[in-house]
Amino acid sequence: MALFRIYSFLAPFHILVLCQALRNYPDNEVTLLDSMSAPGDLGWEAYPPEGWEEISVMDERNIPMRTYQVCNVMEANQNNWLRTGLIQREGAQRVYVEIKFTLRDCNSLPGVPGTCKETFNVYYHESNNAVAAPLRHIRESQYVKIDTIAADESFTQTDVGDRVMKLNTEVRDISGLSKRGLYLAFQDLGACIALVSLRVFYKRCPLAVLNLARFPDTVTGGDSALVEVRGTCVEDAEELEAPRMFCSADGGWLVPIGRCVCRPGFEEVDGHCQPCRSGFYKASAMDAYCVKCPPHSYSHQDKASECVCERGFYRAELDPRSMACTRPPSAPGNPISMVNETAVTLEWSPPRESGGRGDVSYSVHCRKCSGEPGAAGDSEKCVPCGSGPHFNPRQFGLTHPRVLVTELQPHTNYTFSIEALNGVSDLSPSPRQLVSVNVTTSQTDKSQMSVILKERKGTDSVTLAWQGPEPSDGTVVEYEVTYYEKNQQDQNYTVLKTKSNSMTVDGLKPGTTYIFRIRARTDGGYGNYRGEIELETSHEDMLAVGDPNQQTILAISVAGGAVLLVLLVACFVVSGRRCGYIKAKQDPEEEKMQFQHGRVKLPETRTYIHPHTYEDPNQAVRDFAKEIEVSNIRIERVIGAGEFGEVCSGRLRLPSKREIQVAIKSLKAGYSEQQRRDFLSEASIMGQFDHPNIIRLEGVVTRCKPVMIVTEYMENGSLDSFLKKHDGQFTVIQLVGMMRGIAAGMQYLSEMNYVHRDLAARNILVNGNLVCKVSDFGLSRVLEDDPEAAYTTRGGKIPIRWTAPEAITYRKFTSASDVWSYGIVMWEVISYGERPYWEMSNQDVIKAIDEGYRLPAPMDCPVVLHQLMLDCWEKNRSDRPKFGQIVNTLDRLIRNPSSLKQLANTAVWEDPVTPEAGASTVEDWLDLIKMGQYKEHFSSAGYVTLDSVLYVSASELDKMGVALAGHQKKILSSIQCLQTQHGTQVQV
Ligand code: ACK
Repeated sequence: MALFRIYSFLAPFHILVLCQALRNYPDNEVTLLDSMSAPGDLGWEAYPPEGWEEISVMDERNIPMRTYQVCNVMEANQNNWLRTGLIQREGAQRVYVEIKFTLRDCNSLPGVPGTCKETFNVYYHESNNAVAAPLRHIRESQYVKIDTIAADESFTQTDVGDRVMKLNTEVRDISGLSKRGLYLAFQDLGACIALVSLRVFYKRCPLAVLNLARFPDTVTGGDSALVEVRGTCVEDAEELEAPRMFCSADGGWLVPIGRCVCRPGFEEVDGHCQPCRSGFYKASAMDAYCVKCPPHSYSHQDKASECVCERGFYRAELDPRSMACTRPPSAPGNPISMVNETAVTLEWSPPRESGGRGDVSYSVHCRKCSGEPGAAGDSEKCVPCGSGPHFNPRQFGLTHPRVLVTELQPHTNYTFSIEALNGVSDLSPSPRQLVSVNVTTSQTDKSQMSVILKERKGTDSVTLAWQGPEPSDGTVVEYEVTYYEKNQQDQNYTVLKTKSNSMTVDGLKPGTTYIFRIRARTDGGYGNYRGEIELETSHEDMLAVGDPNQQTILAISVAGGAVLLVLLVACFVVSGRRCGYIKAKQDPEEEKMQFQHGRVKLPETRTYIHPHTYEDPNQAVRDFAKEIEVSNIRIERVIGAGEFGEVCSGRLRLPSKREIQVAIKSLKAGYSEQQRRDFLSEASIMGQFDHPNIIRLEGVVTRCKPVMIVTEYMENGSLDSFLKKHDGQFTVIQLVGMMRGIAAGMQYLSEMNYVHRDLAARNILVNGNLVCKVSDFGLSRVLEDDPEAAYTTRGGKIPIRWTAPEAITYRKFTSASDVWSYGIVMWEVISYGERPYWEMSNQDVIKAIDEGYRLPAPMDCPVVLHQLMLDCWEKNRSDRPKFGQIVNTLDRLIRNPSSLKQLANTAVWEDPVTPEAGASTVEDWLDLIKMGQYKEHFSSAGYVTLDSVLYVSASELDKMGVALAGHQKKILSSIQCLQTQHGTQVQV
């Protein structure tokens, strides 16, 4: 009996190669057993004794290496078992078994009988016991077969007689493990095998830090499910939205959701939060960076969340922390009085020093004096005037340096002291600075004009009616009604505009006093505000018992020569609802704004403010975009062309001296004022948004040329070209993660009442972590910029393929029409940037949609995703899902990836315009299916006619060098289309 032993082939040279190859394991694999690094004998159990044998060989460091070998090829009926000890699974539900072995092919062994085998079997057995029943009692039924293993390569002999060892590596996985550990068993039925190494490992997603959240080492799931992992914020960061990621079965992290932000006093540097240096601060976690203390304030210590005011300077309670510290104003100047019998008009000039604030107001204190004015000693006695005189518009809190005082006593001396105040006057301990005017009245004058107002009490709305100015004063363009809540300290005021002579103001609080003012804008410009009216809305409970038509009559003094006369004020009941603020609508016909001290204050529930709401668009830019010093920007390279000029990438130096990478859009020379405004409108829109899936505005450069808009840099550029470049390279979960990001950004925009109107993959940017962000917010963009936009019959320019039918037909753009576009973006994502409706003309698209046609599912599209697209393309816009629902649906799919397994169709687009129709050569065909890069591969493999490619298989594609799975799928499914076409032709 010739017994072949093969360990003699394991020469030191070969072992060296083996060791180097074997010991470099990837980061995300945790080894449970590695026979190569066992310190002593492996001690596995073999049965029968003449079967598997443990044989030591030396590796390159002269360290013994264990192998198991068997080679009983000359005898029939072999059944040799080898079993490992218990391999603890350490919590892993899925383990991988990597076997490296050599196997001699039977033909190379002289004289072996036909029973010689070239395979062996591998089994496992789950167990909680470290001691297993002896192998001689082995029952195969207790063991689960993993596979029958054959060699890819077998032993051969070279010409020089030296034997060359071919090492085979096979990896199998076992999932659904639940017991303490498992035994592996190898069954030989008569082959010549050397088991060189056995490694058992599981995969984990290694610790990762993303979006300032730390995700721990995580063992992958048991089957192909994703494991959802909650991240914890890194030190000094706090949660903005619960950070989550998914650990995939192959040990990669997918779909980052949510994020942490550095808490006040800290800023993000390379994935961690670093304290603001002294002299800098960060007031809110939502601010991206530490910024320099505003003027007249300082921070001596690190980590400042606000800066302290210098001595003599103050910050009012509602002042933003970014505002300079301010001080009370100086006294008003040059007071003058114009006495008209028992009335006096007082005027003065604003204080020389406003204290750095825009909220200067005036108070007038009145004293009535007897005796000689200005007399020394006690001969002039002054006492407060009391409630006798009437001040118009009011005595305290005047915003203009002018007041009319009526109902004074005739022939009386009065002293009026005028004081200028601002938001920090009450905080300063210094005495107030006043100017005084002495006046003496004469006869009583009866010519004062009064206007009768009729008022009907309501709870939350007021209707105002008025008469316009004399036609000689110009044609009225619009009226502006301003109102605010009387007893509100910060005097937020709302501006409404209308073209008519009356207006219903609703959304008011019941039982609250409001001040209303009205002015006209004629073609000669704005007139003055006149006739300030104070009105109190009814209490809800009064209304329940009172007569809603009850009218009271009151008299209000109006300065003579008023541009507008308020004639009738009536309050109507609309509802008992309380409104904290009034939402601005994007429709310029009905524009409302909220101001505070002349600066826009965003209400708590944020609402987008359309830049058209501003008379001065530059003010919108100032309100929403930070001015950046051009010296802090370094332009590095041009990355593209925008509507208004080049787009570059570069670096922005932050106030903390740190540099970040940015994208810079510039306005090319020779622009008109209108173009400048349109260009900057993008910044005043973008600056209002703060969401991880909306492109972030860093600031603008407007003080020097070229004018620039600086945004965060998105490493992977726009989504459509990114997808085309990486065709077929992402998992469906990664694609769904991208869609989820876009939907979350759109949900935020829709909640801000912002309608995008041009949502398309080309307007989404992708960063280095595959996070997608919505971009392109310019005002003119839909009309002018987008190359996809085409003129409709009604004159507007619209990106037809992405736009909902009601928006095309009657320009009804809403968040629901954005949802339609979102469905198209989903289709673009799944089809890796394919053009929606391919080469169909715009007219054909409109007609087809009207007739009920919808884009078919792209190749390999899960049924649930296509269904979601179809939901987005419901004809009736109220039947489409809201963005919030879309986000929830996608979250559910990500958590349960098996729901994505069922594909809508695997091969043929039912559309008559399949891309391969019309191709007559292999080159044309590859171009049409956007696989032109493989022309060479096909021609060198001999595929020169279209007929010849009909039977190309996956393995042939492999051989040609078409390695990417996604590309293979695309080509193979197109071949199926060709086969279908071919079949039809044959039948005809
Ligand atoms: O597809 P892209 O590389 O991505 O080419 C266009 C080009 O500029 C013109 O718009 C790229 N781009 C625009 N904004 C950014 C940004 N914030 N980060 C990176 N690339 C950008 C866009």
